[in-house]
Amino acid sequence: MRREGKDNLIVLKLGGSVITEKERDKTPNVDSIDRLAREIADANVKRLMVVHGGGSYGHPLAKQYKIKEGYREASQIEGLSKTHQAMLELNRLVVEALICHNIAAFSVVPSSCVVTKGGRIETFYDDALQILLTAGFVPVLFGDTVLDTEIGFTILSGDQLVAALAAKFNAGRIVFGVDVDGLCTADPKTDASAQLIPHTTFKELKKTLHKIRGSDTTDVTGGMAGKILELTNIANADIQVIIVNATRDGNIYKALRGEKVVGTSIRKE
Ligand code: IP8
Repeated sequence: MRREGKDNLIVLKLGGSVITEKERDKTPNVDSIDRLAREIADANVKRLMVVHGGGSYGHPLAKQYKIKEGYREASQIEGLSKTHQAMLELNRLVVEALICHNIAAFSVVPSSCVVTKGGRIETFYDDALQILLTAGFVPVLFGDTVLDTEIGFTILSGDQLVAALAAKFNAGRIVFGVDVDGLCTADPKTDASAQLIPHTTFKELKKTLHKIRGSDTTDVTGGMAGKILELTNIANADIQVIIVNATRDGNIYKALRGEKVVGTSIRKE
């Protein structure tokens, strides 16, 4: 099977806080989803994979049933089904919006191709993804409930998936669309003195990881800190990472096109 060329694959993560109303359970931000689909279509990227987060679809249920912690009691089984189903519903909205904008989006369900061990990806059946990419489709994956050989089941974050996909398919760029302007010196939502870090390296990130806090209490996968932790796992790969505010019109378009955009750019060195 042919591996994709380095410079032309982009892995785009759409944060759950951008595509859903995070304060209202199972509520999509339809305007945002539609605008992002239009920006992705306008950017006309040759090889693209999209991964979206859970937002108010996945996180409240995952938290309620303690899905990330693995099997503890029988009542969690119902929660596993509900959480997975909620993610399928959100995925359908994202895929439909992309198709409306004439993108050959194709849903790929992570729990059907990934098995984890203690929360980390152990097996990844990627044949279908390879074929979809080669045929010119835009695979659309998402943070999901997955089966785990050690703890029974868990939550696979979209961020872990993004890092794994970028490494596996030799991506040239990862674009994270989040609801803040990028990586900051403090949490910009609570600290007015927070300043945007426009450029950094994976090496620098490793040093400052302990200072970056998780985004909020509902997010079971760690918010910005979770993202950075996943990125440090691919620090040796020659991938450019851009974190931009996807709630602002045009940012995802610019980041996909490789144009100048307000955000944080992370490189190997
Ligand atoms: O929002 C988590 O994905 P993330 C997905 O990318 C679930 O961390 C099911 C909570």
